[in-house]
Amino acid sequence: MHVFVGDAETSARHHALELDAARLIPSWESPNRAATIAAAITENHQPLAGGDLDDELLGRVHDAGYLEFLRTAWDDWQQLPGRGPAAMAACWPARWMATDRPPVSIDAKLGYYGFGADCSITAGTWAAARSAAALAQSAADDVLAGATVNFALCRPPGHHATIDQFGGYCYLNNAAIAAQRCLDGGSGRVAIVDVDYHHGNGTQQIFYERSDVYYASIHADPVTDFPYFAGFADERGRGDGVGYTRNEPLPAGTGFATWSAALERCLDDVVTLGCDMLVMSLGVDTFVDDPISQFRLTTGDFATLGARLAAVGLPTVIVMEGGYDVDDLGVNVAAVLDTFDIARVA
Ligand code: OKP
Ligand code: ZN
Repeated sequence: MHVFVGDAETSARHHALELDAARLIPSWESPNRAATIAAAITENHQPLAGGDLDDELLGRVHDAGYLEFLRTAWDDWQQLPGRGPAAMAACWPARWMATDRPPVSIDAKLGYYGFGADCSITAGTWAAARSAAALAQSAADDVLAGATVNFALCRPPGHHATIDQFGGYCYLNNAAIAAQRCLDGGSGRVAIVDVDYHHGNGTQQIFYERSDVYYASIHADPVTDFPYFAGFADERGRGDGVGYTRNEPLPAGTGFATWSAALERCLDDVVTLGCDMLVMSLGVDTFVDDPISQFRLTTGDFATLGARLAAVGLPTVIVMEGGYDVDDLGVNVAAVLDTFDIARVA
């Protein structure tokens, strides 16, 4: 396994403000998340840096206007009289409003190109998001070149980022970028299996009408949990994509027995649908002690997950998503990676 770790400074310069239960707080998605994971995984692995992000690849996953917005948002925000410390929306277009009219002011752009107030843009956001995406790209390139499995320590995470909206701590969809890279490099069909506690609405949307990427997610029921408006079991794809999306919403309190049964249904599809590469969106916010989530997986369960993924036997790119119990984050990620390594060698 090769582990791709970005420049720590670049990642650390992104720390957004988050509106949490009507309080503006430093985001749970904090810089020390990457630091603690890096410390844990570089005990056993020599870290590799990412290459330069391919803007053409980025443009195949995200909307050009959205990318231009991300690039310029912080500078635009600086022009705003009375601005606060992070660029954050306060108004989103409602259902009947004129969303076909391109937004001009930074306030309008923030509402148009975003979908949640858990997420804001700071001075380092664009550079950090690009650096994270570059890790996913490089991890995919290296698997295309023959590596069996790689890990990209992406921060900020990506699976909530849609074609043209940021939200849920996500700006660029790292898993989608890895998957698209795999397709461009010769894969016939990529499976993205998303085990983060939250539904990856962005990844689902990007590939929803396509059959070259299968997207499966195991997550907290959107009736009770973010992102609330996607991730229901009856979302199965549209057009060419019918049957290439699977959602496994599970109730708060779910433990590994129920969770792993859902994983088996996803992995059955991966085989049945003839996927030849696997991208895992790895969130460990399913951990029993996660401060913002309600599943009950243990460190031992994460080890079991790693071995199970290895048994799938496909070239695999593991992309970091969520996980907010910083004290156990490194150990939980290492549990997945280390057992994957051992199982794949055996
Ligand atoms: C990102 B990823 C906490 C609100 C949390 C957003 C959750 C984003 C999770 N008060 N809202 O999927 O781990
Ligand atoms: Zn999550």
